[in-house]
Amino acid sequence: MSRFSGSHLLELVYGAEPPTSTDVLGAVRYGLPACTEDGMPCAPLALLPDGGATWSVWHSPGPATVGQHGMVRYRHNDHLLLGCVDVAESDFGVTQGRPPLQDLAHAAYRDIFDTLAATGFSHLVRCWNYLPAINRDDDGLERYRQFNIGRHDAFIAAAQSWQAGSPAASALGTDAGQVMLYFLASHAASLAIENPRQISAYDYPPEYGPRSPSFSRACLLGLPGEDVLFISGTASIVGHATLHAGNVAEQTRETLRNITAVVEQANHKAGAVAFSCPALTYKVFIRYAEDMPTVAAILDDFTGNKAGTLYLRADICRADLLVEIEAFGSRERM
Ligand code: 3EB
Repeated sequence: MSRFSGSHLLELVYGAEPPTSTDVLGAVRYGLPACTEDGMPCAPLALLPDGGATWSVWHSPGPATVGQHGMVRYRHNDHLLLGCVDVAESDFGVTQGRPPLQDLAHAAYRDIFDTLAATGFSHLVRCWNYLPAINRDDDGLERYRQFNIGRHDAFIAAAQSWQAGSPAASALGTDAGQVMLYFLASHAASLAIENPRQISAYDYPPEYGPRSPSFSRACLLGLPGEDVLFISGTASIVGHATLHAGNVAEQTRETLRNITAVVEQANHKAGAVAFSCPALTYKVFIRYAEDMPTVAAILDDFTGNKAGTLYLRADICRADLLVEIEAFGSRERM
């Protein structure tokens, strides 16, 4: 497990215990059953291979200020704001034929953008989106696609770019519970990174839904003295097509080629900064729990058996995707 060194403005540590240190911007609990006893946001996904819970802890020098704006609960220090939204779909009815999840996504992102305006952390850098039954067709449209419509509309309503400059993101399906989103925002704009092997998600053709997803392949954020890199949920997609349907090993290898290409692109854009794949912290989402050993063996090879990777059972936002991998890294600026 990686440890907080205390020498960075932002570090990600996965820990078995809820954080107690004061140098914590905030933490998110990953595990089942969903538990909000400690007041921390909870991502209701099963940990692989054995269940339990892990805290995804964002270390950053404090003190943190706590607040709420609409549906958004947040904590911020001088540099970053970590916010979360936890909302039941039953709070939204069908309005003028729009499914509840579409309105929920719109309202959640409206509150997120309002929070950014109210706090001065005006740049959305990284979003995590967890939705129950993401691949289910409701009212003739897959729920992930319903979510994309509401999110996309909220970006436009708030005059935020849903194309170049949109945040890094991931979107995963849970088995139960509420919709849970969380995000990081900053004062300064980050640099959006795309993957030359992939069509930008915001340019996906309409066969993937009436509104394209609103995210960048990665965001590179400059903080005083260091750069941090958020790599979006990445899957076995080349161009806009899913490759290796039904083959989890090949999907994992293709995903890692995509991550390598994104890291190369980030290094190219950032000039002196050098991120390397083995040095990143990974979170891995696997559709079928029994595929975990196959995925882990390939990832271990890729990172040099790095400890501290988090594996979770989740639905991926295309029915033919079996695995999705995201990453985070920080580097001192030379
Ligand atoms: C993809 O590349 C896979 O809708 O926020 C990855 C990361 C994916 C983020 C999102 C979706 C999202 O299209 C799916």
